[in-house]
Amino acid sequence: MNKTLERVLEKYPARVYKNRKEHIVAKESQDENAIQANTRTLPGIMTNRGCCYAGCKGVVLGPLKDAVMITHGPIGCAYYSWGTRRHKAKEEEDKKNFLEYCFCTDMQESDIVFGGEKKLIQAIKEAVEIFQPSTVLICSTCPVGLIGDDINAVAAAAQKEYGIQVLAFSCEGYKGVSQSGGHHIANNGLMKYVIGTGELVPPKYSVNILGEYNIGGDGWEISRILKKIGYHVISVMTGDGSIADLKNAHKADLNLVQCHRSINYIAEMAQTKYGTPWIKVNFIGIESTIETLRNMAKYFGDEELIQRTEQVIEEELEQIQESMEFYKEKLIGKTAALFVGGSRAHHYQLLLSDLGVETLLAGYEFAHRDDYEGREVIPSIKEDADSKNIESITVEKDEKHYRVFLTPERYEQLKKEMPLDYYSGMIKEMPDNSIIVDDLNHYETEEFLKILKPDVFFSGIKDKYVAQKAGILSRQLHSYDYSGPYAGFKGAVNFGRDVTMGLTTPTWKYSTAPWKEESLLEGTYFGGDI
Ligand code: CFM
Ligand code: HCA
Repeated sequence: MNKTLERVLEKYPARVYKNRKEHIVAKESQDENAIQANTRTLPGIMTNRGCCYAGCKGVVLGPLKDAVMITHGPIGCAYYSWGTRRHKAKEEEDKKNFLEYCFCTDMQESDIVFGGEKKLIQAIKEAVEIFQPSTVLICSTCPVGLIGDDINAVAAAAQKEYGIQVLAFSCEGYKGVSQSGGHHIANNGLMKYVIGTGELVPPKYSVNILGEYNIGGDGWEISRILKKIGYHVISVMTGDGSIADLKNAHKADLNLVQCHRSINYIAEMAQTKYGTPWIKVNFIGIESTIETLRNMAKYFGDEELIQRTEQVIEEELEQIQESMEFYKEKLIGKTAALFVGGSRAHHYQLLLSDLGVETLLAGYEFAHRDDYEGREVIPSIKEDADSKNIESITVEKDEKHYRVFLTPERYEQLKKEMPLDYYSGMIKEMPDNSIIVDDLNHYETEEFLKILKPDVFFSGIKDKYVAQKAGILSRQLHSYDYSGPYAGFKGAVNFGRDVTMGLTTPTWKYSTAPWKEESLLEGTYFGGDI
């Protein structure tokens, strides 16, 4: 076994060793890259994962600005999933934006004992009377599932009473493995009850962006580029998105999948139901953005669009070249470790490589094996741990809306030329000897940082300060530490600037990494005995 892995794993008791060994690999060759993923966290391990409710309410439904979203549960859950994720949204003329509000039934002990349905009925009434929304979404947290409040029945009754759409999502935090179970519950609901109900007549080159949540304004930068080329973005799922736009998502000519983890099955369902093909895109990184734009133009196969794409690429590059070169000069040769949700740990490696930064370690919190190893492993995944208590829906061809976009021959041809209906996963693109860790925990974070000594650690709020206090720059790839956008051309410059500023700040003079101090190296402060 790779020496670094052995050093980290050897301190574990036998049972933990056996489990974690499957989740941590050092890439050895192009063929051997199997990893264990999407399994429940070992009790007692300090994981960074979030819960099912976070994935449903916080991640997928949260950004939908024209719906009143009521958390049925204690206020802490509602507060945690409100505002912290930085999915930005703009108010549109004559349309409502409820993103600034935190709606919650504020369950108390007595509601847990005697039932919370009455409170939910009252909350919907108040929200409807005060805000007059066209849609109300209800998301339940752990106690609701435990006491058995029937949120579906409450939603159905409210829908009848107020004549608006009221949807219930049973996304209790304990369901599934982590956030990804919640994505599934949210997406299933949107597929069943929202997508496909609109009657838009789509303009030329209409696309949806799936799995783009407009963190720090990423979606705005992506849409800016696409509009400049001549695309029409029907809906974004779900950054700065709306129920109104989602209704027309079935009218697109192509679905673009940015975060495959949170939404790949919706792209598949849209293809089965409406005939809309999908490609994997990546707007993080200059090279990847260019490749994505070229793939899109090739998909449509229109000479004018292809030329316009090249013209926009050239214009955009011209604007950022000088800055990118400046930051690359400062960053070249630096090393990084990345640990983020279910797709960014891969996407950001490409932007880092544009800036000359090498990735030593990367991991996902809750990705599935296909996110690591590529879509081809899906048939060999024996059991999806989410499937125990999370509904998996199937769809059929919608005779009214189904459209054929590509002839079978063209489809097969394009499949050879671009990631049509495919993503290759993170590991294949990483160099040999890179370390890949699933569900990295706090102990492993400390140990790997001590051994690998990356210049920068990209993670989230929970693990940020472990690195920072040890004298390593830490940048948050979830929230961008209140900066952004990082996507597309202009975003790449923001990212280069932020990382350069972080590395060159004089702060580091005042903080010494423990391994640089002999006495601490022997001590217990950093990665002490477990
Ligand atoms: Fe997709 Fe996301 Fe991510 Fe994700 Fe998330 Fe997020 Fe993330 Mo935080 S949907 S998997 S559940 S890209 S909230 S916008 S940053 S962990 S890597
Ligand atoms: C979540 C949301 C989160 C948390 C970020 C973090 C986000 O999982 O509930 O831990 O820093 O992106 O806001 O992933």
